[in-house]
Formats: sequence, structure tokens, C-alpha cells
Amino acid sequence: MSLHPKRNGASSRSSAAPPAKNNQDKKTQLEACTVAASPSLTSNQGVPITDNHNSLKAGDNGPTLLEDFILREKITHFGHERIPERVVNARGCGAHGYFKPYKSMVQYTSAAFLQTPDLETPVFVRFSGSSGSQGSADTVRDVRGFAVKFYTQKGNYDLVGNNMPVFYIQDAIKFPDLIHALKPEPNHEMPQASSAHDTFWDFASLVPEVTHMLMWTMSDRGLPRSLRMMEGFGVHAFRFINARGDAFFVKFHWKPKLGVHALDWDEAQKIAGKDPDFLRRDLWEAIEAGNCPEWELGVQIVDAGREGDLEFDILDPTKLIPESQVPVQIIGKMVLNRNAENFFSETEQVAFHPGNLVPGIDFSNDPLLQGRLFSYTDAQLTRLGGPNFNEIPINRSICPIHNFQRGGLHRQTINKGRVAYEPNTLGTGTEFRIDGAAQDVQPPFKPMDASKTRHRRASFDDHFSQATLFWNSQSLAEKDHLVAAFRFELSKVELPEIRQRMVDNLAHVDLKLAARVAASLGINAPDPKAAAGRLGFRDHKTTSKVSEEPALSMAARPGASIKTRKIAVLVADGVDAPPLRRLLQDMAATGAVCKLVASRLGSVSTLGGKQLVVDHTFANMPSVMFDAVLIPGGNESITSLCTLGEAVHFVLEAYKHGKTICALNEGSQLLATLGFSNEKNPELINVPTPGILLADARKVLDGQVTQDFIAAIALHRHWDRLNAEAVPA
Ligand code: HDE
Repeated sequence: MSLHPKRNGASSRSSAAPPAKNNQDKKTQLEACTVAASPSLTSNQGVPITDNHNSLKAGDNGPTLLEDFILREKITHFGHERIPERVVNARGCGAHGYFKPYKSMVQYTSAAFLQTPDLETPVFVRFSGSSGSQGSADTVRDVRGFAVKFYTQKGNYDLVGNNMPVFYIQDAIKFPDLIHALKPEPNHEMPQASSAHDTFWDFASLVPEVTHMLMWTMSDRGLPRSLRMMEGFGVHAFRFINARGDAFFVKFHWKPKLGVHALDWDEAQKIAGKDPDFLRRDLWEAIEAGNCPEWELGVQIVDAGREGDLEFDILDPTKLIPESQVPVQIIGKMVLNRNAENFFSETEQVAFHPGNLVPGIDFSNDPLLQGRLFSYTDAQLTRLGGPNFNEIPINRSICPIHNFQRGGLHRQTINKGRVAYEPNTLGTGTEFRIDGAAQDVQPPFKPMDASKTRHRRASFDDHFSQATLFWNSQSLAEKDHLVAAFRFELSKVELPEIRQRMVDNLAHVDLKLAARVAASLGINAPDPKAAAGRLGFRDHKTTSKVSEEPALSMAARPGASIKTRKIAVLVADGVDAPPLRRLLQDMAATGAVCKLVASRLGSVSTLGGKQLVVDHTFANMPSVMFDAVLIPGGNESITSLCTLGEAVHFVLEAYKHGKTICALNEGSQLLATLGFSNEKNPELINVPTPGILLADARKVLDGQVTQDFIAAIALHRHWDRLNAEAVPA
């Protein structure tokens, strides 16, 4: 029997037996759905497919025929659609954009993309959570990956960093242990994307070098409000090398233009259920709306040879360089302005590698970085199925590839000629030669006279002083959040001895911190001496030149703009529209995004008898999806909102999460449950409560309400609210 596709589908059957009438009708409907101009469906061999709804069978009621190559091809491809997810950082999202320097860095580096302010270098960025699987929720407590691929004229440069400036461990050999302890426990594969379980804290309490990083992950940095509001760090010391061969240590920083902001832990957990895609959706929507996120690239530069002036080892990745000691120079800007077209082809297949460097940038001997240099290519070989993953479009450099590497799984390039080696005399003159003149400038290699050793440098033994620096630099509210996070995580640990070991370690960061954490855990008060005797414990505290560092606190730098911030406007029939319209206009002018939320979709009628279109319901967009709340006036509207549990809960929750709430006239009645009602508690109306604005609608016209509202939202959250924990939401 011929396998010609024209005769392989419904048409061949139709020649044998006329199809039933309802089949014909179905076909006509389906054909009508097809856009006339679109190219016809084909198999992977380019063969037209005439029926994509019915497999080839022996008669209408018969078995499916193995010869149906259209069916086999489709099902086979489907069965192989997944590739192994990344061992760590499996859940991610990405976007395209560009990087542009503000100034030439020629003094420090010969990196071509940093030589002139006019040059735009395309980039692709992938943000990720590190502990969860591909399908885990976005807002879990975690360190976030911040990986940037620069497609420079001298080849691809990858800056594969995180949103925290330090890492858990000092040596790559501990990475598999760390990740095994962090990931779901191997017997029952629980919990997903969470460090709140015994194995993680067992490891953490036995390896005190993780303590500084724990302070970061347990802080609000572990709960970014948006990927667009997150710092990025290269973590390790790298090296800049200029055209003369001078070397400098460099630490990289990304500073978001929108400020650095976090979610509340209760909020983050709720979002994980309400919208597990919260962070990737936020990034996607911002770029689609033309609100392109921007980061500035900063560098801390230390002359090679002067690193001894720091009181810690610059090669130790559990340490940061305080910004007040070595200021961050801002050298350029990155803008993300285009979403990926296809998640799999781009975001999933992108392959980063901290060893993808360009001339002018080099690694350091940081033992964690050295291990990474091996791991990434090795991981891609399995994940992307062979050594040619550099040919996948998202991984291709923009400059031509010239070398004699050949073959391998999935090779795309058709290399011509008989010569695949160098040097040769058999070539035709078109093959590639080493261009001596273009050789990288390298700093003079220092002779190495060393014995093989597995010894760790004594200068790596200070495990606590920067954790203390971090703690000292936090605001009161940030300290409260840290304590609450440690309590939450450790309360999930079943074995009391692990909890005890951990708080004994924390006593070396700060005794008060440790005592506060221990207080809710049903264990003894922390005992620093008990920690000191344990295996692996080092406490070679250095005297820090810096005791507090403002740059480590998010609260110290709230940021001024409310661009892209989401404001929920709670409405029902009878809403007082004129002041609301004016306020909406003013807010839109600042770049904030206002959405009308009601009990049902459609529209609500205003006091004046007009209609206002509703964007969301209380159920589909709860308060955790917004940054602030506006409650317009209107007696009828407020009376019905006050009797609606969803609306009352919305406001209570927003209060609890420190969000700005502005109520116009009668709108304040919805705050009655919190004691802000002008009717129930007239004396409270003038009590200033951070971020609660009770406004006279007449004042909207003179712009005062808008100004106050904007100023309050710009503070991001009002963490210092009284009794927030007493609010039942
Ligand atoms: Fe990674 N890391 N890592 N890592 N890492 C991977 O690469 C590894 C480390 C980071 O969006 C893997 O392709 C080792 C530090 C990011 O595609 C793997 C060590 C930092 C991403 C790997 C580290 C990172 C990864 C997983 C200890 C911050 C996601 C599959 C020596 C500076 C990149 C893969 C993306 C991904 C290994 C430590 C950042 C297994 C062995 C420190 C952002 O190769």
C-alpha cells in the first residue's frame, strides 16, 4: 500500500466509503477555523498533512495502523518533548534586552563591550529560583538566579550570578551536599522548593560557613516583590585585565532602577497558591506593556596586590566587600525590552557558564568559582544532549565561530573541505589560523610553587563576622522579619537537637537574635559555648572596619518611583465616580497601574448613573496581588462592600501586609474593623497610622490626596504598623 500522505488520511477513506454526514460537518467547521493564508500543516519531513484529527485505521471501527507515519511522528516527538530540568535553578524565566556602558572602562579592562559608551550589546537574561523544580511556585523563600548572557563582538560573556552577594559554601566540593540537603528529602520527595525541613537545617547547623548566606535567605531578600526590583551580584571576585596587562579584582553588582523591594512572608505563601507564576507574569506583563525593567551595572574594583588591605579573603565567596569600604562605581545600564518568543527554545535551552569569559575579564582562584568552571558544561552535556549546544540559536554568539571542532550529537554546521586540524598544508587557504596579533593580553603569570593540598586557607575561617554585620545593618522591622523566618523554618524541623544546634550557632552572630529565635522553638536558650566545640566550627572573628553597612538594608533605600505599582480600587454599585476618575488619571500619569475590583465582572453603576468597567473580582485578584488599595466613597457602594466578606478580608490583609490604603469619604467605613472608621471611632481619624490615608474627596481636585498617596506607596510597605499581627487575615 502506498504511504503517500494524500491517501493516508481521511481522503483515502473517503474514496473507499463516503464519510458520515456528521463527519463532513465537523470537517467543514474545522476548515472554517483555519486562517486562509496560513501555510498548510506538514510533517517534520515537509509532507502536507491532510487530516490532523483522525489516525489511520483499518475501517471506521478497526484498530489503528502502524503504518500511520503521521501519527507515529507526532506521538514520538511528543514523548520526547521534555529535557532534563536543571539540577538547580530549574524554574526560571527570561527576556532579551541590551547593555550599554555609561563610560569607557579602558583603564581597567580590554573587554570590547566596555570600551565605549556608544556600543549596545544584546543580552539575554534568565532569572530563576534555585531550590524548586520547574513547576514550583515563584514566591517561595529562596535565593534567585540572575544570569546574563552578553552577546559581545568578541564572543559570549556570561555573568551567572544571584540576587544575594554571597553564597552558602566556600568550596565547590560541598555543593552536592548542600543541594541534596536543600532539595526535597529523598525518601518522600518533600517539601518542594523549601528549606524548611530537617535535612537542610541539619546540614546548615553542621557547616557554619553557611551562616552569612542564611542571614540573606531568611531576610526579606529571599522574597522579592518583583524580579524587576531585585539586585544582582556576580558573588565571586573576578578579574579585569587592561591592555597593558594590569589586573584588578572586580565584584559585579546589578542595581534595579525601581529600587529593591520584598513581599511579606504571609503574602508570599498566599501568592504561591493564588498565582504560582506571580514573578514571571510580572516580568512578562511589564515588558509587554512597554515598562522595560532596567538595572545599572556596578563594579567594586580592588587593585590586584591590594586585596590584603581587606580584613577578609577576597577569594572567599561567603564574604562581601562593604560598599562603604570600596564604593560601587556605576558603569552602564541594562534594559530588558523583549520577551522570549518561545519558552522552551530560549529560556529552557539557554546554557550559561561562568567560564564564558571574553578577553579583558578573567576568573579568580575562588575555590567555589573554580568548581563551577567544570560544572556548567558538564551539566549542559546531559541537559541539552551533547556537545553542540552552542549551536542552539539562543546560545549562538553574534560573531562567527571559527575552529576545527567537528561532529557530535545534533551538529548543525556543515563544515566544508578536508582539513579539520591546525597547522596544515592541505587547506585551500580558507581555513582558520591563529591570529598572533589578536592574542589576549594576560597579566604576567606568577610562578606557582605549591604542594598539592586539600587544606582550606585559615583566612576562610571567619564564619560569623559578616553575618553580624548584616544583622546590625537591618532596620527593626527587617530584624523582626529575620527572626520570624528563622522561627518558621526551624519550627518545621522535627528534631529538637537540630533546632538547638542552629540557635547555638546563631548565638555567634548575635545573642539577642539567637534568643529571640529560640524562644518559640521549645528548646533551651542558645549556648554559644556548645557551638564552639562542634566539628567544623570556626570562629576566627576578624575585627571589622565596618560595623553597619546601609547598603545591606532594603528599608534604608526605599526608592522614589511608583511606576508599575499595582493599585486595587474597590468598587460596588453607587460608587462616587468624579473624585475617583481624577485620582485614576493622576495615578496613571505616574505610571502606576490601577485596577477596579468588585464582586463580579462586568460593570458597576456610579452614583451619577454611569457605568464603570470592572477589571477583576475579589476572588480572582486578591489583595496579595496588589501594592496598594484605594477605597472610593459612595454610601451605597461602601454599605455593600462592608457586608461583603471578601472586601473586608481584602482590606484587612492589605493592612496586615503593610500596604498603603487610601479611603475617600465613606470609604473609611470599610476600615472599621481596624478601628479607622470616622463613624465608630471619630477620635482615630487624625491618628497618623503609617500608610493609612483617610481623605476628603474634595481634596482630590487640588492634587493633595494624589501626592500623599504616591508618597506613601513609594515607601513600598509600612512594616512599622501597630498590631499588624493582631489582624485576623
Ligand atoms: Fe550554579 N549551577 N553552581 N551557582 N547556577 C547551575 O547549571 C553549580 C553557584 C547559578 O539560568 C547548573 O545549567 C556548582 C553560585 C545560576 O540557566 C549547574 C556550584 C552561583 C544558575 C550549577 C554552583 C550560581 C546555576 C544547573 C558550586 C551564584 C542558573 C544546570 C561550585 C554566583 C543558570 C546548569 C540558568 C545553574 C552548578 C554555585 C548561580 C549544575 C557546582 C555560587 C544563576 O551546572
